[in-house]
Amino acid sequence: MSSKKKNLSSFEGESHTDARGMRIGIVTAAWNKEVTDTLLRGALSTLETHGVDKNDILLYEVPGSFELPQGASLVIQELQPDAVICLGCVIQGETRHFEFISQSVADGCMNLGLKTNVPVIFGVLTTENHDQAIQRAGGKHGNKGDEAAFTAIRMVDMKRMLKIQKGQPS
Ligand code: DLZ
Repeated sequence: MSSKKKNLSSFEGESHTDARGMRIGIVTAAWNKEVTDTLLRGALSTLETHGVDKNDILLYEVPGSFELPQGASLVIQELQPDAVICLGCVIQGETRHFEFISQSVADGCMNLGLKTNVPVIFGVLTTENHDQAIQRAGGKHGNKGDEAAFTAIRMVDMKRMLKIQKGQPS
């Protein structure tokens, strides 16, 4: 689906989820740091707006996006968060590195989430150039960090609801 002209951070009507008590890991790639720092700021702001306590946000950095699934796996293993958000920015270069990194990170996040049942959120920009990345990190196409944080909250909320429903005889 094309995201042309779409602000990826608009979640009107869905923003009332109460995230108090949630413990959320965030693993951020240092590669393309001026972009990933902005994604991180967006994610932090969205988590705090929804009630996540600062002390319940577990922040870690990895060298590049390729290391995000491994970083998330370590956070899950050592800290048992409710969800982990992976933030990165992969920009297409002249070689096929882009394809290998993007696909590996996407697969790694998906597989880790399915294996652990801890939501692992893919907050990674995969763009053709630097300008496209900037537009999706606080520019005219919103901030993918916000979107990733809200996705994490919604997934943890879904787990909470399932637990409540399981405890209630139908
Ligand atoms: C090597 C590399 C390249 C070429 N491009 C990016 C990129 O655009 N975004 C990113 O997050 N990381 C990049 N990396 C680094 C890899 O993710 C990884 O850190 C190294 O290949 C070492 O495993």
